[in-house]
Amino acid sequence: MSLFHRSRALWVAVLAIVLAMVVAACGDTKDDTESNASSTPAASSTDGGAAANADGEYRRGLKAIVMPKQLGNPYEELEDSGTVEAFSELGGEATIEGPTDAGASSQVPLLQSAIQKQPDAIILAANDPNAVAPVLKRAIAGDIRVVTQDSDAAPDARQIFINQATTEGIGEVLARMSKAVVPGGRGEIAVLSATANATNQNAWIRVLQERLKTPEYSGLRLVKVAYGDDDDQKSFQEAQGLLSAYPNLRAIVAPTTVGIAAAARYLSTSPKKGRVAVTGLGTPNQMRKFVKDGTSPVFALWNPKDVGYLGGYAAAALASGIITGAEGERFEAGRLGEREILANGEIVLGPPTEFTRDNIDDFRF
Ligand code: RAM
Repeated sequence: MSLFHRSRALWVAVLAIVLAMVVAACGDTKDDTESNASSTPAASSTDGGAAANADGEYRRGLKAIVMPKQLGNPYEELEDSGTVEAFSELGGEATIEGPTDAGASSQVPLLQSAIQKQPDAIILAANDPNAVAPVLKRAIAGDIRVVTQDSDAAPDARQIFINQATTEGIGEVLARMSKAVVPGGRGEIAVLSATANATNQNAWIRVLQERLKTPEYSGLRLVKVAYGDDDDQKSFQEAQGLLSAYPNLRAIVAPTTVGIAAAARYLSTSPKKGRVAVTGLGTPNQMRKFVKDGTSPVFALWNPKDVGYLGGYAAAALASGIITGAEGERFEAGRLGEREILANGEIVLGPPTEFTRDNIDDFRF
């Protein structure tokens, strides 16, 4: 190498070091402005592949919008209260904004106006994986962190998804409970779901259907998947419709807290009580009396508040640059301890709990 080339290489090296020092100094300055919620959010996996700062601090003053599938659903209210709790613990604020129905595109206009407010993060339970995707992608492009919880959006339209338990695990529990409530594990069952577009219910039903094809569940026959749209009245009527359309039905399996409560309410005063059982996913507070009166011998759920709390911490960790959403990254999620991002930007809360007459009084939510 000539003298000229050697000294040029030296200059390039010196320049690179100086540049690295300047970048590092800028990073420090940004950390010091932690109470300024409108400062540029930390880098994420979607905006240039900047590295996570695992030892970084949560920024104070973060602002988030948390959007349920619909307002007025007790499950979603619990979940969102967890997100609000997480943000206030971190010295920030999460505001709840949501539609009044769980229709596929009901969240789109609300998300459009949420973007105008330039929050640090949007945390959403998606009513439809694709309807919300374009607007969520615009949010991400505008430096807003996007986390889904409870019900996912298309994976390329969010950075992290908080799954309440594994999809396989929930489908498996639904299959197991269906078999347990049908005498001898043999007979007709029907699903009473939420909306036809719901990402979470559709994924769980798919697993349930797969399980029903295995020898272990060969005694069960799924005769119908009905949709109550997570509307109490519609779910009540659908339950009634299932009972009259299928006289040999032995169980209604409702993978939605709205559907299971409505089906149990209908069956509890019906002459078919005792012959047809209700199972699925419900909140202990709504299902307590139906477990005790035998309408629903067993059902399952996780702690919805913890789902929202974890979603809040994940969104805040993204907005603080502690994580970028990449597999293997870890962060401290307050009272839930250290959590890890799995493949596909997913974080799993934990296994569901099954509730029966024996343990229902230990749970108050
Ligand atoms: C309903 C909603 C929610 C689901 C629960 C189990 O409240 O559809 O998305 O997770 O049921």
